[in-house]
Amino acid sequence: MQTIVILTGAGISAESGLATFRDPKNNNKGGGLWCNHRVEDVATPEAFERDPILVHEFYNQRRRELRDAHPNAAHLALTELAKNFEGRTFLITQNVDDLHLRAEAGKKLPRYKLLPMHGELRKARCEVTEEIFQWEDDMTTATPCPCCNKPGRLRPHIVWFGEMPLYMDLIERMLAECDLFISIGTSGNVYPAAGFVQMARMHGKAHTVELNMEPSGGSSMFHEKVYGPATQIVPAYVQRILTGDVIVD
Ligand code: BV8
Repeated sequence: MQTIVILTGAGISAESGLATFRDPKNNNKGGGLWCNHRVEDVATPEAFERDPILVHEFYNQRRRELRDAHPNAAHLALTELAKNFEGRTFLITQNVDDLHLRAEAGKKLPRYKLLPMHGELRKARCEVTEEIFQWEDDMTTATPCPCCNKPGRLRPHIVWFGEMPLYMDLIERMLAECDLFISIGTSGNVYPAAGFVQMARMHGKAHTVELNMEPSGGSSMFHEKVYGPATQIVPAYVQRILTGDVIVD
């Protein structure tokens, strides 16, 4: 059975109005800086320990922004691929927004799995029981967790820098098995995601493709590269796969 593995980053959600991390013009909303803090300093367990109010606000603001964001043509093209491709499609996203999830809404996708490897903005986790909850509103140090009903135990269900990403065993297996690896909208700065293209090439026989606005840090590792806005180049590439112009074997 043919297998396609797709990795997405902040660039696929940029045209939905969500800030990327390293885009200089987003300096006030990400772009590597947030309220004059380096993202790596705000998105860590140490930062949460040191200043939980600042870190909660960082995620509250991004959770609020999510209400006005909607899946774009690139998200929708990937669910079309999952629906019509006769093999398996694994969609690994570094993004914590739920735009891939919302793009799937109501579709029957039996050979598809979404793996949000860095967690999810609309989920919270109790630091004592590890229980995970759907979470739409703001969260503060005073918010009681639904399981213990005590404040100060709730954190965003997000993988911070220095924490182990989720689904890594399955991801490593799929990278070794996949026939086609497509990286979309990521600068290739953050590991282990930035190393997935090497893993797909080293362990497997995958044809590797980079779809991005501009060459990423790992662009030399890709067999094929297409540059431009995701809402244009992703639907076009999906079309090429579904019409047999890209052989997945
Ligand atoms: C771990 C959740 C191990 C939080 C995130 C030194 C060297 C190598 C590695 C390290 C190192 N020091 C530390 C590390 C490890 C560290 C790391 O990689 N650091 C980096 C900074 C060097 N990694 C970790 O800590 C990871 N964990 O290693 O654990 C371990 C082992 C044992 C035991 C315990 C642990 C965990 C990393 C996860 C961090 N959490 N997200 C949050 O979101 O707030 S990372 C976060 O940043 C995102 O999830 C994403 O992964 C990353 C942002 O990257 P991109 O998505 O690529 O976004 P970016 O803005 O950079 O790029 C956007 C791209 O889109 C651009 O190329 C742009 O051109 C393009 N684009 C823009 N618009 C469009 C477009 N493309 C198309 N169309 C458009 N319209």
